[in-house]
Amino acid sequence: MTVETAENSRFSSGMLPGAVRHDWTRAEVASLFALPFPDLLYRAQTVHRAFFDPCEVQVSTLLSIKTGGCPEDCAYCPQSAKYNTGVKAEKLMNVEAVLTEARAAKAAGASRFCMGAAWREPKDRDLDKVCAMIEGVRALGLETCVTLGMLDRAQAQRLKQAGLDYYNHNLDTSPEFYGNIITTRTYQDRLDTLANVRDAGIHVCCGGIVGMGESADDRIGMIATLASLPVHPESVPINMLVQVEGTPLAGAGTLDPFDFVRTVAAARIAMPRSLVRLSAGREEMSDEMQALCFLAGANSIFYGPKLLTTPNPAADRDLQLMERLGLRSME
Ligand code: SAM
Ligand code: DTB
Ligand code: SF4
Repeated sequence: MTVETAENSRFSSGMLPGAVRHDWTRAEVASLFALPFPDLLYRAQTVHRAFFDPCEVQVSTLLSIKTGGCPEDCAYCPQSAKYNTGVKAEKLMNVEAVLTEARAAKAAGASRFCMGAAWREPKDRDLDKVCAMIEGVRALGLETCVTLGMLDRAQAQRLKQAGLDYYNHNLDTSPEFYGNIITTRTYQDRLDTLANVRDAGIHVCCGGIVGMGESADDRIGMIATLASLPVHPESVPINMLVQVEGTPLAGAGTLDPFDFVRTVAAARIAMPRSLVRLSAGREEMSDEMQALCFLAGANSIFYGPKLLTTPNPAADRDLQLMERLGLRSME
């Protein structure tokens, strides 16, 4: 068993229900998914409560700073130029317009502001503007996150210098299923970007999507890969596919909601110290399903009526849900 002393030090006095490990095998992750639902949720709750206050949820707001026209072919994505989805391509927003949105997000109660761009990778002149956005958003007292596609080492270091807190770059699925979803960049490209972000000292936000027609083994493979990274991502978004007309995955078979909840629970157990984000797909989920995800260890959400291009629950529906469940916003 690999024990990471710094990560475990807070829990050295008998609170630790399991060490933070980086050697999760697929068989072990498979055995989590195979647990009866009550046993899986009990384990996820036990881990969650040892590492977090189970009534606290981290609240992030998302903004698309550069929409559509992307050269990549990610089969789930409404922003790929290869599919006719009705998303209008727009240029990179100007800094002041982004800061106006960030102020509104802060006033509405978000603690982190995540900016997404539909790029394969950023150009250097784009990074100048993105760095100015990061500096401005930080100055408002918000945590910053960006997702801009692939990054080399120097680009990651520039973002770190601008004060970036988190970089989002998802593995999306298992290494085996990945080629069915994206052909314009490899799984290894993604792992390289994640290493560049980690080495630059930026917190990593990395997860994937459930409901793309993947098998149970693929969901196991995705969690095992994330949990075997040398350091776990500090934030793990678990997205439920938002099916968008015009993308190849529109009409992908329906997902058993309990398999989504199982994936959240497995992420919680395998990456105990990470924030697990109940990410895209909440607009299509019942309040009861979201509550099950929180019980399974999800403790972060995107808040505000829009994700990047698709709808998210209205702020008042989320505030009501948090109130009904006795959940509080994490400072
Ligand atoms: N272009 C950058 C990239 O791909 O890294 C950043 C933005 S991209 C939209 C960020 C992530 O959003 C994707 O990796 C994917 O996990 C998620 N995503 C995109 N479209 C989605 C959809 N229709 N349903 C669920 N998640 C989606
Ligand atoms: C993540 O894992 N999910 C977010 C964020 N990271 C950038 C994006 C979800 C996008 C859903 C489809 C859309 O709104 O375009
Ligand atoms: Fe482009 Fe990102 Fe969408 Fe892929 S997920 S098509 S890289 S915007």
